[in-house]
Amino acid sequence: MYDKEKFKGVLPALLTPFDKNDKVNAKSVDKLVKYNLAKGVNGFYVGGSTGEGLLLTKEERMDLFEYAAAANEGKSTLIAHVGTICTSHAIEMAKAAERLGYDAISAVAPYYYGFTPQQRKQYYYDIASSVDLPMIIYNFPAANGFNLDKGTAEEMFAHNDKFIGIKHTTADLFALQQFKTMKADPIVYNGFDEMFVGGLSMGADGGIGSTYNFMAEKFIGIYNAFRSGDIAKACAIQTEANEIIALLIKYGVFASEKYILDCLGIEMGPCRKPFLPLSEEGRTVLAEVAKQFAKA
Ligand code: MN9
Repeated sequence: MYDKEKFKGVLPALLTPFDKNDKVNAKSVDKLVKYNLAKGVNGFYVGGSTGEGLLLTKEERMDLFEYAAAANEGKSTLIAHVGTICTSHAIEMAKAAERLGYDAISAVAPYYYGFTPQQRKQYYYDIASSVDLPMIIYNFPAANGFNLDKGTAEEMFAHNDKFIGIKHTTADLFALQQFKTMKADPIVYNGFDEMFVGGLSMGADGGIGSTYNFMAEKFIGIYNAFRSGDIAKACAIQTEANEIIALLIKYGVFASEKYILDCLGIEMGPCRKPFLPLSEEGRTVLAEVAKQFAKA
């Protein structure tokens, strides 16, 4: 029913730039989207963990959806992350994404209260049935304590053919491979950039990642090398990327990525509190890293 091909490949988990007044910076969203389109990314995942989606009000997240869609001009696949703890808020954001022409919605499982499996499933069914867009489940157990397994995924995909994919943000590549054996044949995304080759080897159809925001060329390189059977090349590029990712993890992933983009000419601002600003040491080290990437 849905064209799954357009969901494959390399999709940055779009960072959200803030201006000096802590407002979403529409101009920088435009620049960041265009910078990545020029590199040849297949789409964007908007308002997720990387985009500090859970630190935005729902109005801000819907504004962000609008800015990203305007910048994209229909050129690539757009996935709106509408997940939050409250079902009705998620539905409101899903409807906004549909109005704005998004290709799919995605959601983390509801968190904090330790919802029962039945409550979690109902949350997904309620969101999915509120719009005509397909749904990509965001499986991120470290963030919400819910680890999607193949049996549950099968049940959810059988319930409703709007479920088309899983964004798999765990190091468990066996689980990723098991999803690919489901009858529904979901699109499965690799979620940890530092294991992209691993994810592709176990069947991932592509990746959604935060580090793609400034080094998409590396992940497009890995993807193309892997698809053409040049595994040695894919691994070599992964090693280069991981040298940088180790630094991002050391200094704080999102703040580091934003600072590198600042150095490349896109004003990203800091992350929202309670994230803390990048350290002086981090700035010095990451300004050096930025020199290997094209200016925006
Ligand atoms: O969206 C990102 N996941 C999270 C994907 O931040 C939770 C990844 O791109 C990581 O930031 C990255 C660094 O660990 O792999």
